[in-house]
Amino acid sequence: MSSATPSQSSERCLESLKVANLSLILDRYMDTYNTFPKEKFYMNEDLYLYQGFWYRSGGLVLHGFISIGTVMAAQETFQANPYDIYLATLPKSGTTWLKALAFAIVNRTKYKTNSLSTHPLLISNPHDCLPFIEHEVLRTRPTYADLSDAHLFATHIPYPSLPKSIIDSGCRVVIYICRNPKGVLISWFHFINKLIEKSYGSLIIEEVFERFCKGMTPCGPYWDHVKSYYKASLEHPTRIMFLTYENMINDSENNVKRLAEFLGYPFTEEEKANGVLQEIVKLCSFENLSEVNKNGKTCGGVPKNAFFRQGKVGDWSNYLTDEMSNVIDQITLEKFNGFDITF
Ligand code: PAP
Repeated sequence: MSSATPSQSSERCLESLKVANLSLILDRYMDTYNTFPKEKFYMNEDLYLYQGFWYRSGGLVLHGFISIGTVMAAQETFQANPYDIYLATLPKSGTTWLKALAFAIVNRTKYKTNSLSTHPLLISNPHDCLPFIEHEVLRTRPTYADLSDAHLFATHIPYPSLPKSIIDSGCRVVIYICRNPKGVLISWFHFINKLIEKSYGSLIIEEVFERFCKGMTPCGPYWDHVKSYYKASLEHPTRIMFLTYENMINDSENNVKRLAEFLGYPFTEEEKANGVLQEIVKLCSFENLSEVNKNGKTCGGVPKNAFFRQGKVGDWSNYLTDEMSNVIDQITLEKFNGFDITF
């Protein structure tokens, strides 16, 4: 009899599906995206400009990421349902945290939050509990059937490029979390340096900063991505919720309460009296999740601990000079002019 836990078995299964499907996805769209404008990225990869946003070419290096091929495939094949819930983010804005929170809120009767051994978030990385439509869903959707019975999905795709069926289905809810651009930049800087192959050396902050300011990060420009969901949240205030990472950090309980209400899973009076909200905040806290995810890799092949660095606001001041900070402030002022987006 196999001694693998259900989580280990499903990880092995997902791993083989991923490798099998990845090249198929890339091959199918290559001829088309090869005609798009492109710029050099890192590690001999290119960034392609598609519908106003930049995407990696999706080579096998850094393979756990969204790529131009997987975005095009999601656009063509993803079928939304009206009862789906989508979590949308620009990478490094709080995706992992939001996935954990939404998963814990929606599934709280199925998995008791205070059970120390059986809750999926105490065994698996949040990315393995809630799939990206442009990543795991494309490759492994059947495997997720049991986990996503609450129809929770994540995406890094900007609003105008979402698969048409999501917009047309009038999906129940989209939750967007955005983060101060300097926080995103520094988080991205550390993430890519952690994942970059040793033979490529490490990237210096000046280089990453320059590309970020030009908008050339996966799914960037940062400012256009944020604005796309902000505008959509103004147009559809009952369906699209716009959160900020900084607000979530400053007042986690209140924001988790709001999040549960918006998702359609409000805490009952009894749950409030029993401290269920606080249990979920604690379960999904940086301290708890970083401890659970110390070792191993996600199904996408990324070291689990790469998603947990500091989980704080303001760390950018340790890396950006005043001059760099001013440049980002200036771009943000211009790009967010007329939008009430504050951090
Ligand atoms: P992804 O888009 O690649 O999934 P994402 O989760 O959006 O990354 O961003 C990672 C950031 O969220 C990290 O920020 P840092 O580099 O500034 O530290 C990570 O530490 C932070 N993070 C992850 N989980 C949590 C959490 N539970 N609470 C607060 N911050 C978190």
